[in-house]
Amino acid sequence: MKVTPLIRGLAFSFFLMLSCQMLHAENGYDLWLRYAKITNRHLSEQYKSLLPAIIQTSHTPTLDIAARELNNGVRKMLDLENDLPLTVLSDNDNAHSMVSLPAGIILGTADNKRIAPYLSSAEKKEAGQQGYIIKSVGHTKARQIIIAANTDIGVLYGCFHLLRLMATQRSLTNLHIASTPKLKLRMLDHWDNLNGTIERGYAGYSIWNWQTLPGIIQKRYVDYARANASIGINGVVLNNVNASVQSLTTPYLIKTAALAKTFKPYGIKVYLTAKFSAPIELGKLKTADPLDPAVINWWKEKVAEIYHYMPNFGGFLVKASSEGQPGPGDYGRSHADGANMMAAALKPYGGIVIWRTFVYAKNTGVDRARQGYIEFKPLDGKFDKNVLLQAKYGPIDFQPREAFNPLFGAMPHTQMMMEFQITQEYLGFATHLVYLGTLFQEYLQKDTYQAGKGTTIAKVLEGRSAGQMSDNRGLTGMAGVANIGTDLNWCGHPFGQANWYAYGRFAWDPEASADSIADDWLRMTFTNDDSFVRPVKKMMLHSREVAVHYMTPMGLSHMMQFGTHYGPGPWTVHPASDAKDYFKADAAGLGVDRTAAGTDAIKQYAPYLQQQYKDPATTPLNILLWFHHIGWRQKICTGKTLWNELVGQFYQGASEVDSMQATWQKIKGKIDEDRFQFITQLLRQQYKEAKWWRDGCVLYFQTFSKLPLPAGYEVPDKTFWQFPKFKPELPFPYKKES
Ligand code: BDP
Repeated sequence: MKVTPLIRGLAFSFFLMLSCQMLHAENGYDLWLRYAKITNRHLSEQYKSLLPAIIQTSHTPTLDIAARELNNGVRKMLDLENDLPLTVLSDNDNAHSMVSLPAGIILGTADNKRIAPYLSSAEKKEAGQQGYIIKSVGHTKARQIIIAANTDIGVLYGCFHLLRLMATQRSLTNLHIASTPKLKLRMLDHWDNLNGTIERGYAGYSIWNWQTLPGIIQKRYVDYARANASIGINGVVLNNVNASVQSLTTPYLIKTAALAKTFKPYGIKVYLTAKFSAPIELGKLKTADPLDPAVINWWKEKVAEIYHYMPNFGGFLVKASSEGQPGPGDYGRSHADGANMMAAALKPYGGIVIWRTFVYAKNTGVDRARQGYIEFKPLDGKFDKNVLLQAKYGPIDFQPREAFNPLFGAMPHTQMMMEFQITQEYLGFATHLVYLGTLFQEYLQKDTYQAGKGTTIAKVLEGRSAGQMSDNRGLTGMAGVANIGTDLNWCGHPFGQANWYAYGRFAWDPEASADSIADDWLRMTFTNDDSFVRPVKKMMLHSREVAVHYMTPMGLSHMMQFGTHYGPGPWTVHPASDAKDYFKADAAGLGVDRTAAGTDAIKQYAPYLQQQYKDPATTPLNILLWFHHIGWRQKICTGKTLWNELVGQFYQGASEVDSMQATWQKIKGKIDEDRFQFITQLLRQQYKEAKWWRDGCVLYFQTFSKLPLPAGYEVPDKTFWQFPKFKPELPFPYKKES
């Protein structure tokens, strides 16, 4: 056929129409729940034929939400004009057989007579309290997909799974999926202050509007609950671990109760942080000693009040005797004394205590990496059944890379939770693209060897490692410090959403894969176009390593500016502790000697790992300087001297960010222009800052090594003394001096 200008013109406008429809402006508010129109014609036909209607076995708040979410998602993805027909069965219908039901998707709990015949008792058992089964049943004329669970919330989780299959364009024929969370508590911790600021929050202010609560329930609260439920998060701590007692006062409890009620049908319980000195500050007692009867009674009454307003309250998260926070240590009591006292008050209501192990004292001469273990390990087995200990992944803080926290696996008679930080306090705030899925996976897959080979942290958390928990198992969990704020797109950086998402997926399954989670997230958040997903996923999967390269390579730590933790500051001199104490730079070399000749922190690991860590030659390169002080001219496993390797990694990091920019430019036109441009700017800024890190750190370490840059590297145009070691003025609320 001859292509006339008219045909060409028409084709062009049609194409333009199509692409405008596909690439309409997006602000990121919809997160991974965009439910974009399915572009694959074959699949959309299949979905239409398999999902002509929704059948709900009964009305409950959670099942209603599940049906609504399903309808909303299917309608949007299939671009349907009308809602899907919805049938809610009555009790009388309960006796009929499945075949008489119309084709469609059936939501219900396994005890329903319609559903029961299709599930084996093994399946029901496997689904447990929160899991689900998705199954294709029926015959050719009336095909049905059942989403069943033992509880309503399991059904809702199952609906989100089905929607994910559609959004990532998977076939829905012959489904047989069973999924159950491996951890019971999947917590999102907000470090939000009651004045609206967020400690270490980089996406605006707190989403909790305490002024308008309890009267006003913003749509945002509901969308927040939906997003969390879609990834299985079932507990949220609303306030900062550096707690204000005000959150425990009656007016605030009433406000909190309004949120708890909103989140309940989404399977989410509300928790609060509890300041240990509350009996003094609120109760006007003279002491907060956990063994004092008046104190014990004060907490009992406070807890009774909390449950009066919030019958499904989850419990307390406590930061005690840590970074200046009050705690049992103030009265010569142990963490177990403190935690068990609070746990006793919560027990009658089914509440729990999550007690953090993040403790360290300055100027004691004891390596900070050893302190948590020293304080907690002797308390193994001393905590009550409704107490969990929450430990950060590394023994010091949320650094870009640390050795893993030796407490994991070392307390087999204590319920241990993992604490990850989703907000990027030490990883470039919401300015740097750093996918944390790989970080989560790295720590969860770490083998502690505490009960022999294969005692991974994931298994420890799940309570599945040999010899563990015969006496005390019951609660399992994971916590992530949220990166959510009032920014339109919730997380500041559009890729920050991936970290919230990945966190939820790992909390559900600590053995999940960062790769497939990134794949799902990209498809749901941007597009299913493989020519976008492939390169961008590769960039995501490498991005954390890139940040480690330009910030803290080879196991260095705490080189950020003091207080804000933004940008390089290894040169910071401070009355309490110099930055240098964290990585021990001197004329001889770099790194902390944690072998027996040094702080002996390696003693806290299993014998197999002690053997590995005691020798620089067998210590993994990426944590070499965490465990060893290495001479500048000493050759390391790469065949280079330490100095040359170190400089190489800093430069590599910066040039990798440059490559990330190039990757991103190549996908222009494949997603909406708004998010494309925003991320373009962010990557440009990240590149600038990666060079700031690189130049600052290399010039700083050069003042010790006195060695020239290896050949071939662009020499910074300043000397260290001319290098602007400025602290960029960060506006409120990013400021935190500590
Ligand atoms: C540190 C943060 C500080 C937190 C503390 C914690 O800088 O703001 O209060 O962790 O986890 O990394 O309690």
